[in-house]
Amino acid sequence: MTEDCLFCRIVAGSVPARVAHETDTVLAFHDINPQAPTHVLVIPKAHHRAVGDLDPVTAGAVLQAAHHVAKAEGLADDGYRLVFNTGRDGGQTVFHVHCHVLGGRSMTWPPG
Ligand code: D5M
Repeated sequence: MTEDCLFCRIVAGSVPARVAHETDTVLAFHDINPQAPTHVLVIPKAHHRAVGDLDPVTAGAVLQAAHHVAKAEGLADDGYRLVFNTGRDGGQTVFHVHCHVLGGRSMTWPPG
C-alpha cells in the first residue's frame, strides 16, 4: 500500500470502484473513463509501478485475471484488446501497473 497511490486506495476500499473480479492477489474494476463498451482495469493488489517491475507470478496472475474478465464480460468470442501503457511515452498516467481490458467494439490499429 502506497498512501499517495490512487489504485492502492481502491484496493484498500477508501476510493470506490465497480469491481469486476477479485482474487487474493489481483483486483479488476471498471475504468472511470471507458474507451470501449467494456473497459476494465486489472491490477495487482501489491503496489508495482509499471509492467517491468512485475515478477513472473504476479504478471501471470494479472494476465489470467484479464482473460477471466474478458470471458465474464462476453468478449472471448469476438475478441478483445489488452494494453499496458508504460511510462510517459506509453501514455501511463497512473503509476500502479494496470492492464486495460477493452472490448465490445472493433479495435483499430495503430493506436494513437
Ligand atoms: O490509465 C489510467 C486509467 O485509470 C484511465 O483509463 C482512467 C482510469 N482511472 C483513473 N481514476 C480512476 C478511478 N477512480 N476508477 C477507475 N478508473 C480510473 P493509464 O494507462 O495510466 O493512462
